[in-house]
Amino acid sequence: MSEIEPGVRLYRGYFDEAAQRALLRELESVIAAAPLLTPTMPRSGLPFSVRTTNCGPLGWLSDQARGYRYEARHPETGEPWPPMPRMLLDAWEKLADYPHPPEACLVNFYGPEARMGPHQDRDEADFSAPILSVSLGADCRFRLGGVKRSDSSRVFALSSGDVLTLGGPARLRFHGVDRLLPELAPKLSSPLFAAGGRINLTLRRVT
Ligand code: MD6
Ligand code: FE
Repeated sequence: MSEIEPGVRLYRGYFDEAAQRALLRELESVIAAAPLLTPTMPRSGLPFSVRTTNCGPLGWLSDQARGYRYEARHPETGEPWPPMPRMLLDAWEKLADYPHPPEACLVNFYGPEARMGPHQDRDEADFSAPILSVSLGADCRFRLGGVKRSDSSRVFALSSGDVLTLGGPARLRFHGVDRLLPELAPKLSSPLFAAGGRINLTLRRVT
């Protein structure tokens, strides 16, 4: 582990290739039960370029009418979100330094052209827990800013199997994904990655 800045911990290759494959099989089941959605922006209604679903008790949703929020059910199937894979709960227990389990795992699926603009994760009621993120698939160029949007930022790559936590003084730092680095796509075969792409999982406390 390296604490690259206060509260920003990067665990390179936390999940080895066998674990990445096992996790991908779990996510194939999650997505089969809770199909990917295209969230839209609260005011403009513009679509995000990532598609999303969730597992765990709560899931993050966004649309023009109702904005960012957490809900217990998939909006199209009406079913509760699938349970969080044990491997993710174990990673949280080991790394989060927090006495309660995560309540939500947001699954972000990036096609080759998808990106994620700079944002803070602040739809949660409690900022004392970190957010733990897991990357699978293609590498990406990740941008980490400060707690103000105007603060300077740095970039580094996130690769398949890496875990990143933002906690403590870094919990509300801006961050985003400039673009995927498809030339570095991994050896993970999955129908989900038929056209390349990347999955990012973020485990959160919500309430
Ligand atoms: C991504 N990650 O890696 C986007 N949020 O695709 C996030 O938005 C993120 O990596 C909170 C904490 C860690 C993260
Ligand atoms: Fe985020």
